[in-house]
Amino acid sequence: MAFKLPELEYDYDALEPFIDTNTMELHYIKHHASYLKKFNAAIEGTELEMKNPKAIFSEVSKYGDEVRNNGGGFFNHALFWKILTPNGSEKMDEKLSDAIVKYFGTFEHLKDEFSDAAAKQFGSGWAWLIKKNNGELVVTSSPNQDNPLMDIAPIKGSPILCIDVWEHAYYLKYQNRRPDYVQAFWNIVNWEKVGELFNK
Ligand code: MN3
Repeated sequence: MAFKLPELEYDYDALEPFIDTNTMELHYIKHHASYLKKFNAAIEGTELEMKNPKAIFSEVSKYGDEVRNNGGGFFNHALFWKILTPNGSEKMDEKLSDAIVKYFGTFEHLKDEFSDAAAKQFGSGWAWLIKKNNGELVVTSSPNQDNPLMDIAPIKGSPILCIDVWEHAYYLKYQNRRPDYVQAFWNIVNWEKVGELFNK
């Protein structure tokens, strides 16, 4: 049972001008599809074919780098597409809004902390907003295609918001200006979706 590329819920040009059409198309068709293909190849004929990605990540240190890197690449991008939407969605779930105030003081503080984590992640990687098992919201980041569901992650939890800070995610439009890309990202966040993930 091979994993499949999730359908995009918007067109390649729908996130303009914040994420350009070329980047979106390459990112989905080339990068995401490539992680998926390699992930499927890595698990083919093994017991991992019968497991969901979260179960695999919870013991990912038992498997090789092919599973860790490509499984992460497959899952992380699928989540990233989901939490983006044209023009953003400002409908903030009340429970999520309360939790943001509880753990960050204000929404602006959350944005600052997350943007800072995204800017400072050295080299390729991701920044995350995660919900820990005790309900606490925490900002974290990870190198490469690691994610906070993996047993090797120093800070673990369920991701509810993420940003890809690999150069392939922004270089065509922003070149080396990663902070500008991160700033633009806030215009296209699907807060409705983030709220759903928070309440799961
Ligand atoms: Mn990417």
